[in-house]
Amino acid sequence: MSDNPLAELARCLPDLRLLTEPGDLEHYGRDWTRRWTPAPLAIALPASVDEVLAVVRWANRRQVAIVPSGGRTGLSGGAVAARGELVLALERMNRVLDFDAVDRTLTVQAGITLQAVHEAARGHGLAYPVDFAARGSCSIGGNIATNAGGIRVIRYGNTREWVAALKVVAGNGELLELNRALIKNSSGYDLRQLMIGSEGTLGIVVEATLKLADPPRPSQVMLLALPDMDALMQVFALFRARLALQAFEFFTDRALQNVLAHGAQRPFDGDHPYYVVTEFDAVDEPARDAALAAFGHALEQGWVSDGVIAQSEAQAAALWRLREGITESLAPRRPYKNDVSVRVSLVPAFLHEMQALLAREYPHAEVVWFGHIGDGNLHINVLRPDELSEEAFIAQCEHVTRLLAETLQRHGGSISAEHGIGLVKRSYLDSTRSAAEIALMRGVRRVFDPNGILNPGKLFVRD
Ligand code: 2HG
Ligand code: ZN
Repeated sequence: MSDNPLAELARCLPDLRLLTEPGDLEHYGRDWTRRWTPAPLAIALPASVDEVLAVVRWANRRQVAIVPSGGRTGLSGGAVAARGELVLALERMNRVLDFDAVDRTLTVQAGITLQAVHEAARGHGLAYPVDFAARGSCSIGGNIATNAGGIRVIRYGNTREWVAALKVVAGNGELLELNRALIKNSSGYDLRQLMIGSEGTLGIVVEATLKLADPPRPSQVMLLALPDMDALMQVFALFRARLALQAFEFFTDRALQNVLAHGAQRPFDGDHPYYVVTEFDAVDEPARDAALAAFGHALEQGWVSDGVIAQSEAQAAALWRLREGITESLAPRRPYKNDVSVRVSLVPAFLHEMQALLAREYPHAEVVWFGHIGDGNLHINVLRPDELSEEAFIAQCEHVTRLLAETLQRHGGSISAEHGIGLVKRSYLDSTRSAAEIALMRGVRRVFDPNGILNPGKLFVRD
């Protein structure tokens, strides 16, 4: 056995593309968190399942940690390689492998972008309905690793609902074919579902068979301005009862100001505390009238103060940009992020406590919040005040996150709604999962990955 594990890998797999240039190590070693200094051993870019298998078997032999890597758009540090790991980037495995019109499934390699999946589904007259702003860069493997949610969960659910089968290289070097796209399969543990949301700690997804839906029905996009969160929840109840919602997303005035400063167009005169972008089926005149009537009712009740309905696709896109552009507009300031959820029925009670907590604990920081209110999912982005060092700022945010985690625990909520735990939230996992659950999760990890080579340090505080 050679002393140098990387040299051995290159020798065993002469066709495997390996990168070791400093620029590549930096590029592939980080995700959108930008908190850790990338320091991977090297980057492997396999082109086949066989190569992935061989790399995982080599890593087991040589005790080298692997960080599976998709589009690295994650916000929890799940794809960060800062401790000499081998980054296994699946971007070359980005093809559509099969479409089955009878099963209504699309089989893809894990490195394909979400947008390419959308386009392929559309090309067959169908739709892959999971959607969010990072669609052009994120990969389906990464979506599966975090059970990604996004802007259409209210109608279609999370990634979990749309995965019919998975091909996975487990941490122990076995190739697993999970569920084989069966609709009915009552034959024991559903390892496919266990894999979804496991953040690369059990296996590396190499292929996925995705369920496809009917194309979305013709819709309208409306932007609403609202005076307060209580009114917003009233409007949500009203719209959900009267319209067929495809999305119901909210953001604060601070969020809007940041997106406008980033080049978006102001939707109407005047400032309002809160905004909602909602999209709903509008197949015919009666459906469009129902939407206008619901808006009129909300106006009469004083729940909304202003609103616009997009009159063209370009206008709809401009309204969506106000919501979808938030993350990008804040990114240069490297915000500290929370991504929390409670049951929808508990949103009002949780919100009151959360607002009081944030106002008390962050008297000087700019706090931007927004999110998928119809799913009970709120995103909180805290911006560092100039006078605070990065270190002091993170320490303050971690303290507040602990308080937030306690509040969430009282409301039965989760410290990670859709971004995963990764490195960022591993200290708070115990606020959402019991000690017994965490012990079982760690046990499951040991079964799939006995040598602990897959994404060590992610999800759990101790490996
Ligand atoms: C979104 O909903 C994403 O736009 C990102 O989940 C949220 O940047 C964030 O905090
Ligand atoms: Zn989100």
